[in-house]
Amino acid sequence: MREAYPMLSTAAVSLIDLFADDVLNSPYACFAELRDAGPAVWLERYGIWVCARYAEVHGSLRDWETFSSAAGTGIDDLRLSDSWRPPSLIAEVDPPMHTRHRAVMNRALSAKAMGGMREAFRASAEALADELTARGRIDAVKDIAEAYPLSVFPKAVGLGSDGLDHLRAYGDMVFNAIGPRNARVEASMAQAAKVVPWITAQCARDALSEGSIGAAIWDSVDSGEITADVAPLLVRSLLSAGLTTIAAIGNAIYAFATHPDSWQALRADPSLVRTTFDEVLRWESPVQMFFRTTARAVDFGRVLMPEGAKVLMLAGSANRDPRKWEDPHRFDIRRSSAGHVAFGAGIHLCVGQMLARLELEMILTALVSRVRHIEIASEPKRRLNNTLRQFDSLPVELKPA
Ligand code: 8QM
Repeated sequence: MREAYPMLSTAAVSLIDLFADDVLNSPYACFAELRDAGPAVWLERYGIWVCARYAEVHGSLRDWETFSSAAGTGIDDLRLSDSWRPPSLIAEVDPPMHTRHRAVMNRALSAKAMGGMREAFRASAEALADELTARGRIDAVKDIAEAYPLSVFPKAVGLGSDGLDHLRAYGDMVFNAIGPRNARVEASMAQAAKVVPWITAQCARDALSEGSIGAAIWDSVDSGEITADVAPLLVRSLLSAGLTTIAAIGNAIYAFATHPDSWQALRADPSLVRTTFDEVLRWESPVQMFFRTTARAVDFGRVLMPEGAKVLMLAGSANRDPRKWEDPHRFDIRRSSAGHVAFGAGIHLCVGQMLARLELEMILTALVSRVRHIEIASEPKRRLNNTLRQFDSLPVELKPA
């Protein structure tokens, strides 16, 4: 029988501040506390729910009708307050609009489109790896994690070579803004007046080179699939989320520098490179979280959420949940990391993941044939962001093979 007080939720309440510096630096003990507290936990400090277990994160992401994206992927309800930018027309909409825009993005980022970029991505990776192995002592963030994506991604999207620093600054803003309006948001928004207009200008049709991913999105205007006001915002999504590979590559180098046996396994069998990326993403997820909003009351079994509630989907915790993963804190390239939620799940599953996979495959393949050992040379520094897990500097010594 139903309880006498149907909205009496017996949900756990937590005072944890997921956006405090010390938590962002070392989040995993807090994640465990939240997972153990229940299937959904009320975060008193921000007035939001959090799902920290794998089952609820994965299950909720696959139920877009209950866990809507139309109120935004950030902590604020887009329908109630003005956002710092027009909402994303792919990440922050539900079907049927999502379905139409997703089809355009799917085609622009298809396996066929990626195939056409493969050799250019390989050549850039090999040239960079040659240069870096000759130098030996490098910063794996600046010299690999930033340098490689910036050498291939903007051109693939169709951008010119000027002003590319703005891309990293914009990514900082987008991912800080998913979280609460704290000093981190303030600091990254300080550059908005010059960065945002630059980003907007790059999304125009005549700014994008022929044959590029951006141009492919604009081609869908000619075919009548989308209108001319939608195209620039879909291009903007590439520029918003595309450089999360900087975090991913930095995290990958860190994983191999701290797990030399894994690097040796890759050297012995470079075909492991592709599946290895999933373990890197599971172990240190670049995008740690984003939000959904309940489109109706939700009953997680004695945890009752009303309609219109913001729910933080803590992917970084789901990917370390011992209920799902054996020995979850161990980085192990031999395990099956399939099912991780670092790319999300369900209809919004990362549309650019093949591009990310191509970057990781090419840079790791180029390095694995040239580098015998990656050694941490001095203390890495994190680049704290409300929702991205990443390094700011990672000084390493590349020992040539
Ligand atoms: C991250 O602008 C966008 O379309 C967009 C921004 C951020 C993401 C994805 C898409 C939260 C996963």
